[in-house]
Amino acid sequence: MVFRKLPGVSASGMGLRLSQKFVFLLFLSGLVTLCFGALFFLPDSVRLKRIFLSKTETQPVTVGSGSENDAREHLKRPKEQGMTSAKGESSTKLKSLSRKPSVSHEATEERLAGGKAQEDLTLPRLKTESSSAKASSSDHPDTFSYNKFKGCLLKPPLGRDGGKTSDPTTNERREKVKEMMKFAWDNYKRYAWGKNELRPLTRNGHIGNMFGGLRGASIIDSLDTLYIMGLMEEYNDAKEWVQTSLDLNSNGEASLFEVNIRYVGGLLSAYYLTGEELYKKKVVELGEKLLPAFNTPTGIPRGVINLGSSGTSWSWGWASAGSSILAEFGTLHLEFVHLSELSRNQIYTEKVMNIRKLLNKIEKPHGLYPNFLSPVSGNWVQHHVSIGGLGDSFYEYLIKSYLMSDKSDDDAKKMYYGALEAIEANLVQKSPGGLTYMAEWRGGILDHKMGHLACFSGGMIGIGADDGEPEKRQHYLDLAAEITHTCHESYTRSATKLGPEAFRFDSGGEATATRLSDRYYILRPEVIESYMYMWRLTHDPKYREWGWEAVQALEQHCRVESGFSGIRDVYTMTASHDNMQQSFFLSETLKYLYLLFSDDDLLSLEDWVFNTEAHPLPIIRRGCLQDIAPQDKTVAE
Ligand code: DMJ
Repeated sequence: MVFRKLPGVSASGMGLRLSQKFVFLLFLSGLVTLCFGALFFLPDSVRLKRIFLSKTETQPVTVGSGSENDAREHLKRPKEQGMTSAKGESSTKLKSLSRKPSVSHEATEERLAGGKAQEDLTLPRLKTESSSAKASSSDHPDTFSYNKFKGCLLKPPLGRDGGKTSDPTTNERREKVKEMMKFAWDNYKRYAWGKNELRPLTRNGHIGNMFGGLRGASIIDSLDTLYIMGLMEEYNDAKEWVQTSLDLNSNGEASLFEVNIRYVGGLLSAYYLTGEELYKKKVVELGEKLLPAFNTPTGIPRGVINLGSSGTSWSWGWASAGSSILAEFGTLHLEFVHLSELSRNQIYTEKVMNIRKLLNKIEKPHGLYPNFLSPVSGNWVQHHVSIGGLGDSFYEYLIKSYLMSDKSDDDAKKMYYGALEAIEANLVQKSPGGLTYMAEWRGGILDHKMGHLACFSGGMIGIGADDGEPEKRQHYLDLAAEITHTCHESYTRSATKLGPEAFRFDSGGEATATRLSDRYYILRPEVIESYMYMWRLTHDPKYREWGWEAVQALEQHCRVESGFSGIRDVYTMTASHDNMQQSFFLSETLKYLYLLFSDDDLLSLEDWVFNTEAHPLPIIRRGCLQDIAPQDKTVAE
């Protein structure tokens, strides 16, 4: 034995001296630690691992360094310095659903219009082991009824004649947008099928690291756009890909926000538009994978989540002091409420209501919501406020939560108008040249910059105008129009007639980018989104004209031989393309353009709200969709 050969070893007693026993014990404990540690490297399926490592939860210590804005567009792998949290306990078992043949537009429309061949499209009862789910599901019917939902719509989703207008010029423009969609799609299909985005110059696919190993972002983002445009062959290809190739068993680190707005939003819309059970099954499966992100001391989710069985989550390495981002954790509400609707599981609604409750309670500087919040302490981490990147869609989801609840979610309403008042008092500015813009706020100091992302706010303020205090309604509509006008100016003041990523109102310039790094355009939708809403709200023909200007500019500067690409400098006519056809171009930019040139009853605002990726979600009418929606809850406890 090895110990006998060590100096000082005798054969007395148990054969070992005290020091030898100590060395032996040390060796033994090292061995045990090694064996236990090795368990972590075993595949999740190994029984031993499940026995020893189930239900672990560790407390977070996150330290991050601040960076800004569109980090989410060009993500780096997050630093593993954040929280580890155990995967949620609930597990879902779904009966396998039979594969259905491809559908034609007419077939689906027949179902939506209440045609005779209506099947009862209901999902087999979801079995979940979560205690919260058990408690809540007993109060509600077991299944979601698609037929009941259909009966609640005030208008057929595609309107009369697919939303075709009576004006020939508008129809030609609409057809042009449809052709652009087909061109973008065909090239994606040819060169990048199954990847996340198309690289149109190099004619290959891009995967990136935003979706944690999930693939086909352009497919999921396109489902509803293809469907409403009547591109049914393309839609059926997309559907078949979801059926055969959308693999949710990925094990990578994903942005919770991006997966939610693109994948969850895209699948939800596809389901509500078509009634195909496949989408419901997939979206509920995906929703479950996102739940562990909420396992933090406050319930505020972290930005990055491992979609595998570990369910570990992190804060972005660039986010101040391990904080979570307002626009990320504040942009879950619409999708999560619908996940509860479809799964009959209250847990999703509980998660987002908890976020709402915290935000409602916490003290806000000047009534404003800063962009960084600690998921550990529940306190703001720094006082940077922006209606553009990092803040934007949080505000959007407040008013849309109210509208989606059929105007019964009073807390969302109160928070939205309160926030808008603070924004007006602190951020809204008028330039010497008379342009209204949203500045950014850094601890009381104004940065006279407006991001392209902030241009969605014209549409947002517009759709909220009618529910403000009676004496303020016209004012809100005017404000919405002024902001949309300013964003249009940022387009017309460039050589390409496309707008820069950010424009400023200082150093003598107005609505123009003064920094080289702000001059790019990556096929973003926000300005066109505001044109679409303002058209629907006012029917002022200028919005359709502005949309047409954008179509022409996209065709001239962004269309390349094999798709559409962003450009690096909107101020020069010698195009330098960025070789990326973003999935939101298919989901948002082209959809909003198509809606702009269609009748208002195509995805009527009386029935639908659009999530921040332009995926339409139905308004939840009381007594119509089963009431497990947030309107039954209050945050004012
Ligand atoms: C989209 O993914 C969403 O609109 C998001 O809210 C912000 N940015 C992009 C498009 O610019």
